[in-house]
Amino acid sequence: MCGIFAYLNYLTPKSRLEVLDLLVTGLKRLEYRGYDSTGVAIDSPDSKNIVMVKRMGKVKVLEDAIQEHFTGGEYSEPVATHIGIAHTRWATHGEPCERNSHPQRSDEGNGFVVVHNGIITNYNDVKTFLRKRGYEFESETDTEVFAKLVHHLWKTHPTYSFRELVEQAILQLEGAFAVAVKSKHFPGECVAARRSSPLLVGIKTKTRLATDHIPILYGKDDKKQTSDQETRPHGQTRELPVLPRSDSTSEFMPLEEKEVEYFFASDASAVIEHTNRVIYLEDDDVAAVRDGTLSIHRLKKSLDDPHAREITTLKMEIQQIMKGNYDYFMQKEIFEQPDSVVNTMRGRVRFDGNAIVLGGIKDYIPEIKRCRRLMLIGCGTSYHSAVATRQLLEELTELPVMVELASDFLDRNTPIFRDDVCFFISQSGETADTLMALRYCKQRGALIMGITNTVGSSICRESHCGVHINAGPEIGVASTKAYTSQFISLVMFALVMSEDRLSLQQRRLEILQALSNLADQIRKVLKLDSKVQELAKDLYQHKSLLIMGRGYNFATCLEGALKVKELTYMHSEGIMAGELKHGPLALVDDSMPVLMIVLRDPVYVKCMNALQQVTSRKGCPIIICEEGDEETKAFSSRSLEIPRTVDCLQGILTVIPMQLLSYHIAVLRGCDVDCPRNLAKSVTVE
Ligand code: G6Q
Ligand code: GLU
Repeated sequence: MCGIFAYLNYLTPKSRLEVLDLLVTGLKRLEYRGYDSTGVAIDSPDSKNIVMVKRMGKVKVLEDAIQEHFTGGEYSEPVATHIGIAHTRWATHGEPCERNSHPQRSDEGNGFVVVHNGIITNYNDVKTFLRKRGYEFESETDTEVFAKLVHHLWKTHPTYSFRELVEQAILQLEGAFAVAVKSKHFPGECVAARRSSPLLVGIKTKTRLATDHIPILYGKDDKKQTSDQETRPHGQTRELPVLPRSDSTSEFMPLEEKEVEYFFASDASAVIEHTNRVIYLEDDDVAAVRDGTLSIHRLKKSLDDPHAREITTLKMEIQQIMKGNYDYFMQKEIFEQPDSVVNTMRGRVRFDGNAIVLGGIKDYIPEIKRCRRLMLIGCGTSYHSAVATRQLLEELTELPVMVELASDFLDRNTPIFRDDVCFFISQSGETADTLMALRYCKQRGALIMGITNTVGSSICRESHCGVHINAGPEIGVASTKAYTSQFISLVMFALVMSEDRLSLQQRRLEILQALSNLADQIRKVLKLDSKVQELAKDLYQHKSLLIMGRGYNFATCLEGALKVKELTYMHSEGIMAGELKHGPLALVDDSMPVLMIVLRDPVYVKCMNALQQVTSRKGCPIIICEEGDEETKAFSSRSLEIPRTVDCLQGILTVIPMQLLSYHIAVLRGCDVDCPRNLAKSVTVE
């Protein structure tokens, strides 16, 4: 949710216009995360002040404003060292407007400016504290207290370094956040920190770095303070309960590079075009750059802290996150599915030997086999992938399988036992509800398995074991290829669990065979695109769409309805066909749009009953049926035929027409396909 991007060039001259260009491009890469307003801060031409531009709406609006604002020739002159910060905001405190956009500032003189992702939960207490000391607030954000608190500490602790000021401020704050801070009192320096919200540092140097690790430091800086600090007024007493700082335990071993550029970003998509060398910050890490040197400090010392943070080399390519020839990322991602499902299986499924190896959980299989039950936990689309595979998991593991929405699971304080295996399914790996549920289960001793698409994400790191779904970056807010890859990952898990069950071998073979044909069958389904577009023309002016099915296809109904709702703002409901006569049938008449999934599987006869119940109420459903099933098709003038596959994988083929349908309706209704209103890609608040 929301995006932070900061850029620091040290002895690598760049004009302010170039810096602004980099900042805006960084924000564009983070757009997919969802946001409502934007802002940047850079140095003024004389480097004595900080200039900010903030706007409501899209990054493009900010870009236009920047072009209008920074017209003077002095903005084209190169500066050797500079730090710029930028932000896309997804409002949690205070309406989306320019005043509430970030950067938020400490004072009228822009002494300290902050970009922040997340929520400061005790902001009211801090606000009261600061108000009593004469601070006046100009926004409704929680973030502003952070900027002002740093300022207050700066006034009261004149000897503190920039990093220490930020650290001390963070120690007073509660909640989940990532921040990047810039200050006119500490030119050329940047301090960034995270607690629960994601943040990474990209490093770009001319030559390869001599080290792959940045040591973790504790305690005071042993470097001299800047002259600016020394001239500041002294003498005020400490007013906040500042926590004691631990002694330094590690040698100060800076990254010795003369010319260097640093990027601070919420995720790797914003830095990959500049560098593939990144450090994922952990909770309570504070990263500070001073005199071109990056150091990483811990807010709190813990016994299991490693001695250093590793510099990771990203494998991602910039093309992977660009739209290519498609109009929208979502469209591209739908059409990528023949490849993404293969990538999920690559190196794991051996079709010749019928063997499946999931490297990330291999060592835990004996423990998993001894467990009492499986719990599948996620939100939105990720939750639907659990609904879609539950039946197969029950069949192949012969274990009870509970499927849970993370938020509801937490609300209920669900009992968890040491012999439970809990799956946390999340494309982003950062969803706050899912992460909270993970921590809840971990505390109670369950085995934690992460199913995520984002390497290095919080869920990845906090799981005992897991499956990386390898679907590639998903940019469209509406999840598509991640769903089918999550689905396949869970199917692969079921296959691994049943490897030594003789009675299940025939079933396993049937599924493996179907998996090997899946990519071609998805290609075939994607050819229905123009037909689906025609159906969208019939539907897009309606107010509602009911989607009905049961058994293995019920999850498609839920997922299809979610896609329609979020992308088109139309009402849509996924209805379990068995429940029709218990209420929803009352909605059916000759004008209510209905879509029904009726495939030749064990619940075919029941689905046909539902179909008849609908048509005898003058309903005219669109039918998704199997290729060549003339008998079923005869019930409607509008149908989509999909290839036949094994029952438990049908859901992958039936969901694709639903993805296409919601996409085309959204385009016809003029909706913002990749960034639906009010939604964000990565939901890092509860
Ligand atoms: C659906 C959305 C959304 C998403 C959840 C969970 O189109 O993308 O429902 O699936 O917000 O997100 P994660 O899978 O990242 O946890
Ligand atoms: N809580 C902050 C605000 O409302 C930051 C929100 C965000 O993550 O963008 O401004």
